[in-house]
Amino acid sequence: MSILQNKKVLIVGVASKRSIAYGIAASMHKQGAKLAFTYQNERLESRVKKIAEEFSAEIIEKCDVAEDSDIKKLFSHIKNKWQTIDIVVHSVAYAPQDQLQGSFVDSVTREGFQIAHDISSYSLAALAKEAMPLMKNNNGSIMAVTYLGSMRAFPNYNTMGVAKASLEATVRYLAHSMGPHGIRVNAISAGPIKTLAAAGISSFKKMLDFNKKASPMRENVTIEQVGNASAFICSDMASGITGEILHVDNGFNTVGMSLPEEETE
Ligand code: NAD
Ligand code: 0WE
Repeated sequence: MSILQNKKVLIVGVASKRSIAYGIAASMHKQGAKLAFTYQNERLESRVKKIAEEFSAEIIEKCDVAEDSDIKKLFSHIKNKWQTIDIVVHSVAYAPQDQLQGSFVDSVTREGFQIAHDISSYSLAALAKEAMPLMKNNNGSIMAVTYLGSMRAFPNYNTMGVAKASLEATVRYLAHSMGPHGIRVNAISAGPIKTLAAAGISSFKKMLDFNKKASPMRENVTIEQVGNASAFICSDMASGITGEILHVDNGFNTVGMSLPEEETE
């Protein structure tokens, strides 16, 4: 059974084969979806084009979500090629490097805070705004990828955590306003995964080890697991679910305390 047969899907946020967006694309492709991809800039163009070919994608466009003109052009291309669209996947986040280290109160700046919120949160609303006319009354679905740092304080995540809280609120307000047009909006809250966005973050290995030890499943999640949950939440199987934050984190967020294996039982 294919749960996304002939659904037309836009994927924003592939940078490499390790990207969470790649896992989402692979799972949705497997479920019968037709894919469109964007790349942030020329530096990523050839890599994303190669990945798009792997999934026989019909549309590949540049889209820097900081640029309204890029977003407008993107949906105008999609309208020309597909007329309508069923699913939009947002898998984008950015804060300047200096925001992701040290104590929050020391590192936060007006500019860093503003950029993080623009690229990581407002961009979801910006994409939803332009997608809306192509999605109306057709069981459309929009999803974003978030992280538990929105609800709990973690070392170094800092301004990004505040931006993720804003992203999750944006999900709820979009769900509220687009629901009457038959469009659902949700987010998947993924556990830590080693992607490009995680490279260069000094405490990341410690995060992976801690999550593995503390989560009920005693494992870190994979982009395949996040991809499969994404395919579900965007499919008609999830038609009763909107405004929801679905955790795909091996249960990490549900735990108060875990004991090492030798002390359990
Ligand atoms: P990634 O580096 O593979 O993907 C991040 C993407 O954001 C890249 O494709 C990059 O090009 C894109 N991007 C950044 N600025 C952009 C801009 N101005 N315009 C267009 N695109 C832009 O890393 P990832 O881990 O797959 O991140 C994807 C999403 O998953 C992000 O929202 C991230 O916060 C979230 N997330 C990641 C983890 C993790 O541990 N890796 C956990 C939970 C949530
Ligand atoms: O959302 C993220 C990371 C997103 C991200 C990554 C970077 C690295 C390069 C946003 N902006 C930038 N800016 C850069 O210059 N995650 C959920 C992964 C992540 O990042 C962390 C984490 C986790 C988990 C940073 C510090 C602590 C934990």
